[in-house]
Amino acid sequence: MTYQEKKLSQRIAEIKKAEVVKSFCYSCPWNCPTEVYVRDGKVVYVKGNEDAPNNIGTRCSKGMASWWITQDPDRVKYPMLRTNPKGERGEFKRISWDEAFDFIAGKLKDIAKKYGPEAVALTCHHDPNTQFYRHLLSDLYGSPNMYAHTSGCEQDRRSACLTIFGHVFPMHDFANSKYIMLWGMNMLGANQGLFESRGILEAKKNGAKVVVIDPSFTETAQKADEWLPVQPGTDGALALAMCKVIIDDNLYDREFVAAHCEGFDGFRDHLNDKGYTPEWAAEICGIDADTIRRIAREFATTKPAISAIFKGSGYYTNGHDAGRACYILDALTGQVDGVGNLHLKDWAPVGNPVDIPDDAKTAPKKDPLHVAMGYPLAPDLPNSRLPEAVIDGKPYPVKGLFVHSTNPVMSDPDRDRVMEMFKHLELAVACEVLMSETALECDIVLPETSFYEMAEVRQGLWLGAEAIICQPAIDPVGESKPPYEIVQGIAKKMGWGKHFAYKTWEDWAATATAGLPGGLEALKEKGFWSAPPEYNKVGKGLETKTGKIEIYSHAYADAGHNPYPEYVERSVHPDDEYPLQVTHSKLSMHCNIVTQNNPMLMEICPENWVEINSADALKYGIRDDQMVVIESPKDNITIRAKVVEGLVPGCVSIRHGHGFGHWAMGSVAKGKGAHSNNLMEIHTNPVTGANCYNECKVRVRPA
Ligand SMILES: Nc1nc2c(c(=O)[nH]1)N[C@H]1C(S)=C(S)[C@@H](COP(=O)(O)OP(=O)(O)OC[C@H]3O[C@@H](n4cnc5c(=O)[nH]c(N)nc54)[C@H](O)[C@@H]3O)O[C@H]1N2
Ligand SMILES: Nc1nc2c(c(=O)[nH]1)N[C@H]1C(S)=C(S)[C@@H](COP(=O)(O)OP(=O)(O)OC[C@H]3O[C@@H](n4cnc5c(=O)[nH]c(N)nc54)[C@H](O)[C@@H]3O)O[C@H]1N2
Ligand code: SF4
Ligand SMILES: [Mo]
Repeated sequence: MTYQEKKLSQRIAEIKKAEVVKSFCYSCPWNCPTEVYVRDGKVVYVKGNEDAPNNIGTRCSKGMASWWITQDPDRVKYPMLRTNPKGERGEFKRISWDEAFDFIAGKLKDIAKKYGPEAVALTCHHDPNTQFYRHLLSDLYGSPNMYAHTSGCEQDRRSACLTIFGHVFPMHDFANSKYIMLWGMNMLGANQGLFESRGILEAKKNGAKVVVIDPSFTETAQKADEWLPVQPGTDGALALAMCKVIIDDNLYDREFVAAHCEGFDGFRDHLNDKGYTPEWAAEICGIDADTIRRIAREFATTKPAISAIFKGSGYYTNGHDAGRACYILDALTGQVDGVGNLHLKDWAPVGNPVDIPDDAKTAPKKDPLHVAMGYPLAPDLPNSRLPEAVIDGKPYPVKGLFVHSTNPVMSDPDRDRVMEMFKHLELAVACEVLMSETALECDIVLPETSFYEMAEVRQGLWLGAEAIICQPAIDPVGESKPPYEIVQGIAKKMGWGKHFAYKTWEDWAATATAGLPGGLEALKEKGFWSAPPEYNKVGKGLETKTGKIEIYSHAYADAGHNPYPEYVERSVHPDDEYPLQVTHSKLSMHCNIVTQNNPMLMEICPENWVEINSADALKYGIRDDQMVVIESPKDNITIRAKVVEGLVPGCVSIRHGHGFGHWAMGSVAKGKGAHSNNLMEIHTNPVTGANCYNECKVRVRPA
């Protein structure tokens, strides 16, 4: 084979004299398949897997820089046990893994005896390998409280897609679309899967129209054909008025609606009864009635089309119905799961890594917390209510908490309350790569391997069914262990070792991939398995109560909520004392609170900032680049201001990430930027349990 005939990965491997390991990236939740180049036990380069449809060889800046985690001197290297009382800044001593497993097993047994196993909960972010913890703490121990972090993320969207389409995580076939309406979804800033970001640009090249509805002139709005600067928390009004225009003008897809949608007639009456006209909506959302009519008509008459949401319409106490209304636009126009539409993706046949027999399982005796708290429709734990369970024992006591790859002290609203919560836990375990602010509040910190040092098999986030594999490319840093070995160690101490009997990671990975064509060997070789996307599942029985697209939501009706989306004002409004509305958005060069100890990314983007409209800047005496104090009724922060034209007046947009001495022990991140989550009081969406980060009013002045 000549040099030119070789694949790019082979050529790079030769130049770098490196081995190539097929793996995936874990610097954001979209897990692009990757190639990791390893020489002498060190990661020397990473790129996207050129064969994978997700990213066809590319990675984003966060992914390119992510190898730093393998060399970061601030990594937690040993199990650490707290030596001082909770509530004080954590002090820790190094212990052995055997001591760590003994400590945790002992506490788990105590808590089960005193309060029952449901008093232990787990929260995680990207749920890397979290299924091992679930098998241990749920199947065997008997807690129903195995959760992720979705209430801090896209809970409103997830609830909307579950109740309307019976699907937990639809993808977007942007590349094939002709009309793309993005409700606060900043695909070119906070990228969600590189194929989707690329899809927007491909669609534009092919003549599609892109409309961005967002109070901010985001990176995506800057590339769009039209930006609708909506007032915060009012998407529901705008989307409902668009629905009414489409129905009144007979632009809806009669055949599709009759065959596949539940409750169309009732919805039409509901819109009429409530008077959701464009004129009514214009007063609320700040977009004039003619524009609302025009966009609604364009959307309904250009096909294929997508109305897509992520978190922009959420983060408010009315976010659940805003999301539902945005998705009903897809349903009315028959634009669901066809080419160029919102895509109800299939899942790959990936099984559990271990098989716990039924007779070994402990059935939970209590409802899971979200149900007991009164949020039966919440797809995940309403985590802003967790402190209530821990501190006040409501709805029942929680005394043990595993935080796996999540940093609630930094990420949840009302930091004071979250920190208070940790004082009341009898067992708080952090499974971490760095000594995070949350780890500092815990009893014990377990050093985990990074994604360069461990294995995982999981679902890929691409249009078609996809399985992806993470393979250890280098040895663990320090004494860090992968989750499957940590769980194995705790399980042995609990007397459940036989259920985690694997000797190597390949043993459990072979079990998980037994149903996958080609099995584990093919997956290791190629890095992923994927099937072409299958379209048009509508009509074949969706996972809703009726099997149809539920414009009338039976889930909502059964839970005692209005089955049709309505517009109710959000909870917090600016006033004379606090005249500005907070909105949040991500930083394109960082991911949440994950990447701020990476010197390469910090060189490009060393701090977060607040954006303020030029008219407001003039009013409050703020100059561009100046440090300002943002005060809410609860707290204040000092942060750099960027004066911009592209933001709805009356708002400030705080870029999320950085701040609060973060990382507590991370030398690069420490002291950079500002952390805004303590500005907020706790507001929880009444239906979905989502954290409402934008229910917050502030005033601003030069520092
Ligand atoms: N570079 C980068 N990429 C990321 C992340 C990251 O931190 N950085 N994080 C990852 C994660 S965990 C997630 S969940 C996704 C998030 O992906 P997105 O949801 O696309 O990202 P955000 O920046 O949070 O976008 C929220 C947008 O909503 C707008 N907004 C605020 N209020 C309203 C409103 O009332 N109505 C409307 N229509 N818009 C509003 C904000 O101005 C902002 O532009 O990104 C993922 N990818
Ligand atoms: N103000 C405000 N708050 C927000 C948001 C916002 O836009 N504004 N965004 C919200 C959103 S969308 C989300 S998704 C949440 C995210 O909030 P979290 O659930 O807290 O998740 P991350 O910020 O991704 O950080 C998780 C932690 O994982 C650790 N970590 C990284 N890699 C690994 C690993 O391989 N193994 C282990 N064990 N740990 C690892 C990091 O050190 C970090 O401490 O924050 C939410 N909070
Ligand atoms: S988009 Fe996310 S998963 Fe993909 S390379 Fe970037 S950080 Fe990694
Ligand atoms: Mo998120």
